Amino acid sequence: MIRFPPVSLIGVPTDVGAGHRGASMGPEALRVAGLGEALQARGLQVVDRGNLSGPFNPWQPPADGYRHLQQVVAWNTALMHATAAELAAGHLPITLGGDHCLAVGSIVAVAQHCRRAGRKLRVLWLDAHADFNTSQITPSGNVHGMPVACLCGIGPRELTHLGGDSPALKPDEIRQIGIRSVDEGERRLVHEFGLDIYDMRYIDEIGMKRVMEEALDGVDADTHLHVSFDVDFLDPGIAPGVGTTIPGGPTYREAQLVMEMIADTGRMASLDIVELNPAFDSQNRTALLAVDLVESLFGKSTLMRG
Ligand SMILES: [Mn+2]
Repeated sequence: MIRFPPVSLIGVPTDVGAGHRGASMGPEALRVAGLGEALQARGLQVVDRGNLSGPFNPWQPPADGYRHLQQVVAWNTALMHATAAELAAGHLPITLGGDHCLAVGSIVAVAQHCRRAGRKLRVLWLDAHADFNTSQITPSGNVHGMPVACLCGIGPRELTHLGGDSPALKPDEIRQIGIRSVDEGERRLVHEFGLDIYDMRYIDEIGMKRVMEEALDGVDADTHLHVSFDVDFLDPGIAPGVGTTIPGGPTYREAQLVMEMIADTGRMASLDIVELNPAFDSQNRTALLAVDLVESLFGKSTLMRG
């Protein structure tokens, strides 16, 4: 059995980066679905740090290409500091989003932690979208479509330099899985940066097992594995509780296999759960599914394998 350090839950109740309201209710929905108890039942030590606080969502149109940039920066700054504190204490931080703009704050903290400790970093980005937009190519200006670009050094300076230096992440440190919605300009940019994308076409063609073997290739005892789990990664048939449903996502079993293969590495050291939107959910079923999948990330196997 894999040994995990103590886990810290960090609630970040905001939807300032999203195009629909409601992801701000995600942290509470995950708690109600029993996330903390499920991890405790697996023998993990779990501390719930409660919710970070930050500015409310002013629901304004974009200014200079970005919506709510000042609010996005405030929430990400708070999350970056909270994540850094947990990592410094030797804990495994779990971000309870909130929308996906928050991955800038969590991953900047993780990247700095790895650099200081001289460890390798591998980010697994489970998502329907590449989240590699810029203000030039996105008309909406919603920052939850931009975090990977910001982490790779393109975007507003307040976010690309959130942790001081830039870029926080090298394109070869990230693998994106489940992608099935990429804007035209974004596609060009993703190719230019040489991002490793395992889109649904590729998953259909070679199967999830081989995809995960490729995405995890090179992960070793010296690697910090960060999982950024956007709930819209999942097929909307099983996970309706997200703001941007894109059909044709991984099935329940494919998603379980992804989580189990990540668990098998024993290297996951930080996690984001984002974009869960209770306003679009029914009976909290998407939150319950997310908890089920996170249990697998922490080593609960649905198979008869000890
Ligand atoms: Mn996303």
